[in-house]
Amino acid sequence: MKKVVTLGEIMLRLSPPEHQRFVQASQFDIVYGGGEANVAVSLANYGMDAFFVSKLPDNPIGQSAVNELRKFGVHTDYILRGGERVGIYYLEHGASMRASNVVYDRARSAIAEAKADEFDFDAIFTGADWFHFSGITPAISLEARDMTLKALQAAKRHGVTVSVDLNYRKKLWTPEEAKACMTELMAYVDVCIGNEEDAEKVLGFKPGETDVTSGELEIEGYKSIFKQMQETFDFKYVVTTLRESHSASDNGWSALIYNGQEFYQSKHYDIRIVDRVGGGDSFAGGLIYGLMAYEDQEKALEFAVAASALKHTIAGDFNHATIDEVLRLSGGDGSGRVE
Ligand code: KDG
Repeated sequence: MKKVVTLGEIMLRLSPPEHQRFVQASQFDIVYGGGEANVAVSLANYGMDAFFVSKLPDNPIGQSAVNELRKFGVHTDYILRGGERVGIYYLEHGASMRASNVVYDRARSAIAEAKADEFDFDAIFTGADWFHFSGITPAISLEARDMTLKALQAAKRHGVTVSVDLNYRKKLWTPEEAKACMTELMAYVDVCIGNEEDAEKVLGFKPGETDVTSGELEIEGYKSIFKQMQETFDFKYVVTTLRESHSASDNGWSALIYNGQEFYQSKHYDIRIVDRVGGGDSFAGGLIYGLMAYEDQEKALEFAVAASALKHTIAGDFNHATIDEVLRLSGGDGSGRVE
């Protein structure tokens, strides 16, 4: 079975029920979520040995987060226990022309305060096939920045394939801070996932001056950015989702991949959104599975975009779509199934 490792923060997500605004709410719906935890859940769903690395307090709230991951088959062996608190994020769901709103309450969480040398990364990456992280983890603290670097160095010592979702979060750091940190980390990355905003804010790439980035020519802008990124960092694949936002509740959804030689744009889906949070993570999970299963960028991308389209119909951060559901939607044959 393939061993996949992700590193990051799992948080308590608290949302007013039934599309209420924060100021109306007298109770919250609880789920758990966090970029890399969401990816681990997707991969466990697809039958992989998915390990989530983090630190959670040794109290019942920390235990609830561990239990939630275990419930969906994620291995929690490398989650350290200790520290003061579980991070929280509050999510007000949007609808129609009203956008959703996120408020973070995650400063001084156990993983943000953890030190790199608390983790035995050589043990963690022994026998591992893939490591995934996102731009969220190094943004949560200086300690987490160092921890991410040490994890990447260990992953490479063990010959592990590395993917990143650039995931720029403006509430966590500035573009200057993101660039200073993430540019160094790209030397360890094989597969880079990021949209136009991520490419610019996190790595400083913009489309060439002659590329139009709105309307039908948006794709030409992406191609220009992808070529620059690939030439600079020698990525094996550069990938993005392509979102046409019609409203907070309706989206067009597809994706683009580049292997340094050829571009491929996926099928297009029109989605009536139930919950968009975790949509990018379900895409990353689907892409990791797809690249391992098929080693073919077209099949991998179709799997990823279908997995992500399905996630938008499921409440909560985690994607609970099965391989068969993804293949039915994408039209894939499942020939390369990995165990
Ligand atoms: O990609 C989804 C994440 O944004 C969500 O799970 C919360 O991890 C989170 C974050 O830091 O925004």
